[in-house]
Amino acid sequence: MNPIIVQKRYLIPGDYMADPAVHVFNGKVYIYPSHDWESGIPENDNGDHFNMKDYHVFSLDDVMNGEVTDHGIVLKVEDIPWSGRQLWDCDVAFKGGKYYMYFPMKDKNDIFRIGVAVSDSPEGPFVPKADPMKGSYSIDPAILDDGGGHYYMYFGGLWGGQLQRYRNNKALESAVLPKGKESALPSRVARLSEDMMEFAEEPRPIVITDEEGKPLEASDTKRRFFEASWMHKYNGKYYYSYSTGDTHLLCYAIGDNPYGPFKYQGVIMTPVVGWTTHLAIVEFKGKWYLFHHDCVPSGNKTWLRSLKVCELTYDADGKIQTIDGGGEG
Ligand code: FUB
Repeated sequence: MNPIIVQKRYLIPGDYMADPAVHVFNGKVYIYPSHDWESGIPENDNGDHFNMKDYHVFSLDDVMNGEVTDHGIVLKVEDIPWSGRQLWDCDVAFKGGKYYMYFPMKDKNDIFRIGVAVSDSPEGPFVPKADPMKGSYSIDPAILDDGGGHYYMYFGGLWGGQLQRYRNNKALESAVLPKGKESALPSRVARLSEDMMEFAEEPRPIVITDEEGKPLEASDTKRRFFEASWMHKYNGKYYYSYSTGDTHLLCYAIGDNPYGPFKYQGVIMTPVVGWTTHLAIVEFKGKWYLFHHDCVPSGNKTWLRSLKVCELTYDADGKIQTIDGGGEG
């Protein structure tokens, strides 16, 4: 299917924001992005140039036209007791009157861990816990509130996201990326504990399969997971979406439960201008939206990304219509 060209909106033209996590709280749309800035660190495969040091929160009432409110800085590196560097893609969940922000950051040994910070308001500020979550690793936490008090965290990212340094939730002596016909490295999912502070179970691999139910292979770089997990539900099905990283696609796969397996379905968005691509999918006032980012405003400086949004549509069978990202494939 040819990608469709749709109207897109830059949400925060005055600053560089990326990696949107988006939720509807108290009847408003809240955006929790990464905050890019020019830190002067040269670009490399470890992603050292993504040297973010704080988070802002934004809200709006009308996605395509409404005014965007900046609630200011809600958490910063120097306030986090275990901090090393690099606040990457976060997410926020609501439970029992509190808002829980989950954020990846490198600790003092330059290892990505996932931390939790708590607020009484979706607008922050968020107060970080003293230590990262036990057994957490890698990047890009995304939370599914599955109802009934069940919350799941999806996480992981290759290359600079360090996922290749782990197998079966244990650190390896040295990183190993699967090759060729080996199964692709999976992202992870874990149910969260009642108090939202820890994993309630050992993280499990997210298996994405082809049409025949075979796990995608490592060499299948246009379909396999790389980073940027997101989960939403549509017509009772679980839509797991992600970026393919070095092939720059936003893809999705569908399953019957939060753990999967998930059958690969197709491309949500073709490449944007920039290296990374990232998404959040949210329903608001009866319409579905795709939040993402690109590097057009910065003149394709890959570490200075700008937040965008457009409408997302499904066909009668629940298939997402592929959107043109505007970059080169
Ligand atoms: O922003 C740093 C990293 O870039 C994110 O964690 C990835 O998902 C990619 O967007």
